[in-house]
Amino acid sequence: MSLQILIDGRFFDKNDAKISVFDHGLLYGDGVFEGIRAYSGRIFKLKEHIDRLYDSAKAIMLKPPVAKKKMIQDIRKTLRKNSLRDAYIRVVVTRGAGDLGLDPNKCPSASYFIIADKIVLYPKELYDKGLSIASVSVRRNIPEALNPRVKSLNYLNNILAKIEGTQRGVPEALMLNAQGFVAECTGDNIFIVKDGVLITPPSSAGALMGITQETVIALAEKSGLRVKEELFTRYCIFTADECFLTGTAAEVIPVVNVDGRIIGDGKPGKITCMLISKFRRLAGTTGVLI
Ligand code: PXG
Repeated sequence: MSLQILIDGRFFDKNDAKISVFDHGLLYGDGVFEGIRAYSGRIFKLKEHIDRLYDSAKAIMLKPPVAKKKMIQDIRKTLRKNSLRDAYIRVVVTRGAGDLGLDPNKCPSASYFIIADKIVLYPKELYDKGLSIASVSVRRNIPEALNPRVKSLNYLNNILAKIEGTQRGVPEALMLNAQGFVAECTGDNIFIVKDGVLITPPSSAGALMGITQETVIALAEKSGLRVKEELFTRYCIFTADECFLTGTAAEVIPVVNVDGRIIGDGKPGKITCMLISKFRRLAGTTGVLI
């Protein structure tokens, strides 16, 4: 059986899973989404992802066609249908089909779909040796335009940064905000460690409030570490003892080189490695049963 995709409550074979060319999610990026992971038969931080999805939708005045409870049931159903225990889950809510104008009021019904597939893991080498990243010229959207807290289907801002990073030969690009403060990477949040204190940009810097970021803050505080959410510049990264990124796909991943500057001693830091192992233990043992 080919992969089964759930669209508006019904399953379709992967090749037949289609949405209208008139869907405003496609025509205008008018919609919201989430990327969620399942580990060993449990869906990690499901409530947090669903809450963020519905908050993103509310912010753009999009009413998801189903309530949170039904969305959760449908996510679990999609995993069971595909016999997946370890998976990447993409949940998308679009404005639905309308006419060839911007007006969302011309889209009578929003649509949703759920894709659950095997997770493609980052190479183990990146976790052992650490990543090199580079800051790019594309700035993160200002919160007064499309607020980066909205996880919308319009990712062009980050895609442009990603393209620039790829051209520079790095797997992830660092994005600054309009004022030149560090915001986040294209699909990950960033942390630095200085003198034993963790520092990560506040969401007001112009970043998505990462669920992995929040999880790591809680794990660090539980281990007795101090965590500060404050603005910082590239200089603070260059002179930090450690640096790492967090995201649903990457989990916690060390960074050892930023814009050609070696971070710390050029190897994944002690606190980073401790948080990686704590995160893996938590992700492997908690979450909503499929
Ligand atoms: N910032 C941005 C801009 C993101 O898109 C994160 C931070 C991390 O957030 P979470 O809640 O996942 O800890 C994201 C993550 C992917 C992928 O396949 C990931 C994201 C979006 C699109 C693709 O790696 N979001």
